[in-house]
Amino acid sequence: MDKRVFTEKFTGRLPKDIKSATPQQLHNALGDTIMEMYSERWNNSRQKHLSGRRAAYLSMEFLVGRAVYDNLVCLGIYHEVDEVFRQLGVSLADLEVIEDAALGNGGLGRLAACFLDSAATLGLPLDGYGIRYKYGLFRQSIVDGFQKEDIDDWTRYGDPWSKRCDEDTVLVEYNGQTVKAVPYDMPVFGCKTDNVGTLRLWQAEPVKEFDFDIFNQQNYLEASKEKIFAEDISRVLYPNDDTNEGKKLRLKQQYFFSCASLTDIIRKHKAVFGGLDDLAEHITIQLNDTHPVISIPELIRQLVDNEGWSFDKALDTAKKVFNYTNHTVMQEALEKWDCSLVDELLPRIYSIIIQISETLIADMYASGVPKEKTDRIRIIKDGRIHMADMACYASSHINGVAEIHTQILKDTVLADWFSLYPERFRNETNGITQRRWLALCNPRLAEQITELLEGDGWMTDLSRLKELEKYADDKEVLSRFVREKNYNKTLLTHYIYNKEGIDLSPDLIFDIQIKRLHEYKRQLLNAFSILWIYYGIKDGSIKNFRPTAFIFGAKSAPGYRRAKAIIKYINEVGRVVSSDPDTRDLIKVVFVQNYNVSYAEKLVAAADISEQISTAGTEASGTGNMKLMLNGAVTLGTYDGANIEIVQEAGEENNYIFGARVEELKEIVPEYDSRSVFAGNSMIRRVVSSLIDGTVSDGGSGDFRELYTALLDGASWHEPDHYYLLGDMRSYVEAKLKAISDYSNDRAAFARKQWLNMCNAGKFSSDRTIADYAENIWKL
Ligand code: 26Q
Repeated sequence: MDKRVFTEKFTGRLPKDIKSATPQQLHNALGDTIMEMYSERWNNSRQKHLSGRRAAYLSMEFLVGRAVYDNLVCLGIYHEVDEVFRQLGVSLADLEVIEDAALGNGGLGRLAACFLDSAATLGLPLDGYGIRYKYGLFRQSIVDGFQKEDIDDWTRYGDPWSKRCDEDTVLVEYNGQTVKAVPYDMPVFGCKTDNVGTLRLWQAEPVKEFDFDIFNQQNYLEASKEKIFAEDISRVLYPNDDTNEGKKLRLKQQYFFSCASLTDIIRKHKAVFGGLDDLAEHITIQLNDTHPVISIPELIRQLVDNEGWSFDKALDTAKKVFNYTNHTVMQEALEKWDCSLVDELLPRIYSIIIQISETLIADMYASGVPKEKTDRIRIIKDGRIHMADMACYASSHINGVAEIHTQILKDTVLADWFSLYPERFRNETNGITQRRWLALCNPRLAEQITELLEGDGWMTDLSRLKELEKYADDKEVLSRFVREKNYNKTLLTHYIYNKEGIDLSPDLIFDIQIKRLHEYKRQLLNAFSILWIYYGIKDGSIKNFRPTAFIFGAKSAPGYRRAKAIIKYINEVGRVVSSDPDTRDLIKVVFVQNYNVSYAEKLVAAADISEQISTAGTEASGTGNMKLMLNGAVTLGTYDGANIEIVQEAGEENNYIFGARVEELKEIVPEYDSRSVFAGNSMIRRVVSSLIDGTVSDGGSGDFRELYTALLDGASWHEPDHYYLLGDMRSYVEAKLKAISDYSNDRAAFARKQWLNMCNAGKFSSDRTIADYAENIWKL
């Protein structure tokens, strides 16, 4: 980068008195400057992507977070820009107040963002397509221990990292409504390459802004109706990431970006290659879960209705173009749409889905598949459209996101499909980008690694970390590693003090659980274990307890009552231990507010212990586990998702694994009786009883009693303790206390474990994941 040119352009966009500029002014000026300086690079990449075979990643969510620092890191200009800022008497740190683009719920959305980063870095022609929500994931505050939601108006002060492209506007038609889809493009800068990817996010706008005829009749609301109804489509991100609510607006969102993206893809293909006959040779589309699966009938619709293709030929092309990634084994999360809803909103799409469904059935009969099996995999069953079945039928490749997850798909969730088309199935273990999740979030550790490796090659080849294993017994290296960890912990304590008003010391062990709030992720088990430790300290059964901070970050879906009750419970446990003088210096419980990507960056850099405690067989992969590992935390976790691969890489002896495994649960569950575990262990009884014995208060809502009943008697839709909290509780507390006493008894030996985790995180770079998709699925 030419620093002089940069400074000139940057200052030209600022007020004369630069020191008086607000962070937002600095941010906009910086964003505009970079966008201008790199626009040619971006244009060249766009052209290049279109000239050959390319891949499109379709996702309802891209959880990109804050762009500014990441872009500077990926462009390799962070230090130069930092210097310019300082010379001008301002600071890059001022931009900490710039809000995240929280256009996703959690893992699935963040994965999409990591994938774009990796593809750009690998020089691959991959572009993302999604929705430009006006409001991202809600902002969370904790009031009196309860979660409160507020809108996330992330573009309030502008959005310098997006470029509106009116010329590529698409019209999207629903039954009785037509809206404009206007693309906003975000650049995705690769690291150490000129390649720049594009994230194209569609915004819904009315075809007609305002109706003067209606206005003149003094019907003011009516005059703006079309605008409001159009803008509703991209107004807000649905905050659920578990249950499949069959809401009409959600379906409209899915069709909105599917239709717009496919129109864009087809238009560009025609512009470059003339016709469409070789479409499948030039484009491959990855469907991020079933959310964009309506793209399948939509592609067929466009080919049949606009291009005059036969249905069979169009379906055949669709089968070549699409690939489907599954991210969940939870039955309740599998998407199904009522036929009547789809027929009402999208009658032509519905008729095509029927045709796909009928073709599938005919195919099955032709190849002698038994009727019972055909009935199980039908796309239309009991009046609903099963999106996962449509995805499996019309995709070339189907993948899970960790070894165990893919195995579970083959064995259970998609077993019928696996038996029909085994060659379609692949595992693609998830990954994370080391640019954001090490270079950006942990510059001190990054610097140490760069020094030891005599270069920053790890930034584009994370397997290089393995070379650092040889320092595992090097006192100097490890003591610096511990120093940097302590530095990160200190930074986090300041941040938490400012944000949450809680005073922590970096001398505490930092035990961290950060992820969406879900019953299956078992934050409640973590809270129980804290209460167990509290009672243990009080009654003397736990001695010499090393002071520990138990830190939680999690958002609950606003309508998920149990998850919200668990947030309140965690905060109540915090209140109990902090109001007792015997324990207040030994146990700190912090539930951070508004956990998001930027908060995660600070937390992962400071963690000692990474809590990954989902019931075996429930977490598809997890990616937070990888972020914490890469930053030198040991995993306290179950044999679930990518945890299994993490300990395969880093050694079981360097982590703390507990609890029933999937195979064991298969045996246990049919006979499991949570009441008998409850009866058989006085500490479990005491801890669980806190829900009803007055130890903690749910503010009179009855929600804690409901949690208690769900654990011991079950709810109408679930057997008792469905996620096996009581069953795993003893081994969990044992493992946790072991981790804490290991840290306390021999900090150096514990640091060695932490170091070895970092050294063995190479596999979990999303660069590895994306290289594999590119080679084996996309054939780029
Ligand atoms: C579906 C229908 C209606 C409304 C919302 C949804 C919906 C939205 C988001 C369903 C699921 C999600 C998100 C799921 C998700 O984040 N899954 C996680 O994906 C990660 C990346 O593969 C894995 O690491 C996690 O294990 C998995 O939980």
